[in-house]
Amino acid sequence: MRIRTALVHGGQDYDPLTGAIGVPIYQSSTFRQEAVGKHKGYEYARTANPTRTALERLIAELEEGEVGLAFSSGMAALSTAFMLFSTGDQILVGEDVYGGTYRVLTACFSRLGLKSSFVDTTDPAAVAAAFTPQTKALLVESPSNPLLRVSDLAALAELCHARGAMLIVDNTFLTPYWQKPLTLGADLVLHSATKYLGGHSDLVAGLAVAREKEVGERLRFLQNAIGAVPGPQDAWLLLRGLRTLALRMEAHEANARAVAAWLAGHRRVVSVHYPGLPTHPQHALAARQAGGFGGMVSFDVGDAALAEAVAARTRIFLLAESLGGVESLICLPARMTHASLPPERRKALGISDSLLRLSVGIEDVEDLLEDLEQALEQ
Ligand code: P1T
Repeated sequence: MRIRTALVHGGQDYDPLTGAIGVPIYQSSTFRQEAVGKHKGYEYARTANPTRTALERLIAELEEGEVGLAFSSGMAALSTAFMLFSTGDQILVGEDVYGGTYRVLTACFSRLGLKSSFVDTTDPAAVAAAFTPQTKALLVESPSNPLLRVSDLAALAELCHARGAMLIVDNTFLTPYWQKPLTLGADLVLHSATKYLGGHSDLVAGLAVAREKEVGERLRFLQNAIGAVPGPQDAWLLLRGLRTLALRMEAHEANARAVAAWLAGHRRVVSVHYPGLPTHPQHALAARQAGGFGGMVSFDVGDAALAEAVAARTRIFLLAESLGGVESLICLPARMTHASLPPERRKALGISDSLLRLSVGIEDVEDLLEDLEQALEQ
């Protein structure tokens, strides 16, 4: 089944009881057993719930992996995955990742003795040099948040496997519609499903897909042991949102391309970060490894006060954290999504106080351009 069809039909056996086209919301925390240990595959909803199972099957199918698992947030998916490792292990992490990922590793897992070290994953030689005998995994966002840097996933997978480590890819920005990291050699894909997969800014959830059953089963054990699972209502909302992922991703991308090109020609814009621009340093790689460039754009206006003013003036681009919903959002990463990075670290990475990030929605692109124009020129 091709992805556009899988998005519509995947993950479900039409309700055996009634034939209902939609997966029912099984709002039940527990399931009656005929005799001790004799049941229909469901015992207790932390372990499994049929609505969640449909979602888990669907995401596994979309990412072309063996085991799909749902979590209560993207951070819950990431944190549960980090529990695959032990005290003394080290994880290499792309240097510009979501601020929450940086925070949980440096402020929480570090206390338990799981070390993390941040590297420029756009440079495979730098990654190779960062490996130690304790390195068990590399975690990459590609494109990264918020600078949209692109890393060569196949090269990184090879590099990891040669050293006995796992490659974990946070595929939130592109989704399996545009990029399937497991087919490029990654071992585990993680998502903030809060974003494009849900698509309507109405839920918080996370997803994980393992390429191999063994890793998937270890993660399934942790999912149940830790218990950071979504309820059936949110699992259903995600199933509902995923049905239109193809249409939404195409619309996000078409608008993002137009917005990025327009920003690149604006007199007040110093730099634009969008992998779809021919001037992007990894444009060719992005075009080769993914089917599209996505809907996220960031740009620098060179002046912190101007950036703050632009963020306050846009009317269609709503000033808010998060991304991937049908509506356009604008944020100031240094003060919002990436505020948990130390200022000197942000500066070294290029996450300046004058950097703005756009989640380009599916509105009429002329309205989006007019909104940016009035905000930049006022
Ligand atoms: O918010 P949550 O569902 O827990 O997902 C965390 C997360 C993980 N990975 C990436 C790449 C993310 O962007 C996020 C969340 N990001 C935002 C809220 C944001 O505005 O960037």
